[in-house]
Amino acid sequence: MNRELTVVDVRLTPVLVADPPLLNAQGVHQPYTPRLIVEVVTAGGATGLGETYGDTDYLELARPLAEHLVGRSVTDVNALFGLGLDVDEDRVRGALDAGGLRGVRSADKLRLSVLSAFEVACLDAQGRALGLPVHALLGGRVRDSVEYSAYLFYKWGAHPDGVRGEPDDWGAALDPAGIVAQARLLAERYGFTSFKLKGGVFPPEQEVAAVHALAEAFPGQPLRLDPNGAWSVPTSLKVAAELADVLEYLEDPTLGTPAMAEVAAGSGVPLATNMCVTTFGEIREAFLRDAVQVVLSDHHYWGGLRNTRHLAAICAAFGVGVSMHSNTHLGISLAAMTQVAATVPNLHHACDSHYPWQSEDVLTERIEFRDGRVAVSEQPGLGVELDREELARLHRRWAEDDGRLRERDDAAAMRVAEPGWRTPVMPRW
Ligand code: GKR
Ligand code: MG
Repeated sequence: MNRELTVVDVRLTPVLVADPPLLNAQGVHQPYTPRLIVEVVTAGGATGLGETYGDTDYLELARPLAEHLVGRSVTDVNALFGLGLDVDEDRVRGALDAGGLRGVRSADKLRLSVLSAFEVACLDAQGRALGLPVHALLGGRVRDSVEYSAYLFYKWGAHPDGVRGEPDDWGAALDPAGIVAQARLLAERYGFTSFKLKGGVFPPEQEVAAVHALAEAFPGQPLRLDPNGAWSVPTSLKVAAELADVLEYLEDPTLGTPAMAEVAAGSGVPLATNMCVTTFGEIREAFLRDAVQVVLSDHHYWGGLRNTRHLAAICAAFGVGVSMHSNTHLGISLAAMTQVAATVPNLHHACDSHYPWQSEDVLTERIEFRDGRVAVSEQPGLGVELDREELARLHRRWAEDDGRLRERDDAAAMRVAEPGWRTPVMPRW
């Protein structure tokens, strides 16, 4: 073994990152969201970076994993996945990720979400040590930039009164005109040419009207609508019929593979998912029933960049499209998404990213979108550098929090404004 590649230290830094009041089917984003930054340091002096969810369950798994990693090589990535990581199966079984926005929660998915940050950090460290970009370690890029879509959200102009939070300059967007204005701003600032609206917030007819307004404002440009499973099969079919001419795809209109299969069979609109196919075990039924036409991969819960490529290969074999899902994330994850997306030949849809909504980052330089695309870095590793002062500042915010913001809970954040709010029973409409 090359001793230079031996891990001598692993640093875990939980942070709280400012987040605007973005609305979804569960409630609203908290003013700060937890993320975990992983640093893997080698004997040769390379430091690899990774990022994942920062809620307590993830942190608790990351700590023993960090200890296991010391003394191993950063090239020993397969063995990482074999390390015994104890998850209390009973505690996670039946629970839902982020209130259901990422499908069913399982011990395995939790493990993979943590392992992915270590895998990315190991690949980054390898790349830095060898002077190679991460995409080269994955077999090389097939494109030199990756397209992202504008991720539109219904949102309030500010977090509710009395809630500590950072101001944002996006303004409120609560109706079709507000959504079109937000889309124009995102297009102007970042050059996005395709648009996804996060739905499941208002009754479907209002969201249909917003998509029609987008179609009028951006004729011929790809549009998507994602209510996170808030609709019944009949509602999904009705919306699909009304938007058939303007949608690139409809994302998770309804919950579960059988219901998605019914909608897919009854409408001509392709269905995408980051809710009913979120693990390798869920693929078989969904693909055999033709329930989904596009899978939105996410290297965090699919278990890293190499698993993302495995998923893409399976999708290719079944003629199912691939795109990329996102949750609130920082630049380390955007760099990782871009490196792996660059290597996937069958990625033909613009990827999702929340990054434009994050005014804070732990990088010395923010990653830029030009013409809606992120250039694939040729720098060693992920090609990004940590801003230690900013990391320390965002960590202090986490350390000083009384614990309430350390778990993402969009329903709890909603209750601040609407005390009677309960997570809606799905399907809501
Ligand atoms: O950020 O509110 C949000 C989204 O709703 C997110 O949590 C979803 O998981 O973006 C995701 C999606 O596409 O379903
Ligand atoms: Mg989705």
